[in-house]
Amino acid sequence: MLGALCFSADAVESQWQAGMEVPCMRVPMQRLDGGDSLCEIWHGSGHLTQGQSGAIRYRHDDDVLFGVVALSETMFEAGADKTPLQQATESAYRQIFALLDELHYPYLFRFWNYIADINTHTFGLERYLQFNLGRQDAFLAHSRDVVGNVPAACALGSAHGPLTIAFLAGRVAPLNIENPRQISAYQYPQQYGPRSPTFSRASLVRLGHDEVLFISGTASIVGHATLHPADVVAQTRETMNNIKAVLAEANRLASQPGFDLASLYYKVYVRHPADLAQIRAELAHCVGDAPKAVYLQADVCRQDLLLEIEATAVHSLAGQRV
Ligand code: 3EB
Repeated sequence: MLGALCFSADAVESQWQAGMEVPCMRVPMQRLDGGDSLCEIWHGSGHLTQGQSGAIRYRHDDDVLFGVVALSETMFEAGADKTPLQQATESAYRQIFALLDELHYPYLFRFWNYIADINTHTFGLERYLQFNLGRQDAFLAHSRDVVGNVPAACALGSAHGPLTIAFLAGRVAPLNIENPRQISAYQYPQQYGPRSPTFSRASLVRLGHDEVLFISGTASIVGHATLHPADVVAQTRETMNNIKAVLAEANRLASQPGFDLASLYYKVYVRHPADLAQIRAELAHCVGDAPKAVYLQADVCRQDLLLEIEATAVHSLAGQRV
């Protein structure tokens, strides 16, 4: 095991149990489709090494590094010219980039970002936008691209808990994929905040004999605008149209096409638990009878978005002449 992402309503905020060697992200989010908790496990191969660096816990094999960082905003000054959440975000990302430079895993494949009260305004700015400021400043501080060549990601709101970030990085550059139906998030206009979000719509990574597709959190956005406010079925359909468009791009760029809706593993973040049945039915309608999907309650980064869906697929290239 390289690491795990664990979600449960009663997730303990103290992150690390003594002696636990596998980095495990714990986020307080309620699973909506039965069961108390949900754990996403990432596996490595061959010899695994783990360590801790500042607030980061990580584990890696020769090709891939998984890490987790949780930072409480209370460690940062409220009086500074940057808000505590902005400082915590910048600090977490700077620590991640420094670690990856040091251990020589320079390429980021995927970030998972969880932020308490993501839609609340403090210090005159919505907290998601404070997060975007801190994230982009860290990318710039480490001379990383903030347009074009940026990792896949998701950003969701939890009810409480520290800023929590998990990531996968490696030694082979991923291919970053955009969605022709959407303006790239890193080019969203100013009305969505002083700094654009730094993520791509998907990344495609060659890992040994596998090709892994990470589809970022995807929502009912076309161009840069939210479509179908207050219509959860139409938002679900639009979100799936976006995922279909990203899949078509992935198939165009992959060494072996064949990613399809039925082979994806979906994680569906639902703002209002009462919408679960309608979202589930629409997803089944779009994908075919039995989508591989799990459901969590979360806030989404725009107030008018009712859901966000992320997805992952793994392709075996075994038997291919490469
Ligand atoms: C969107 O398309 C919806 O800030 O890292 C999706 C995935 C979204 C990632 C992020 C935000 C992020 O803008 C929100």
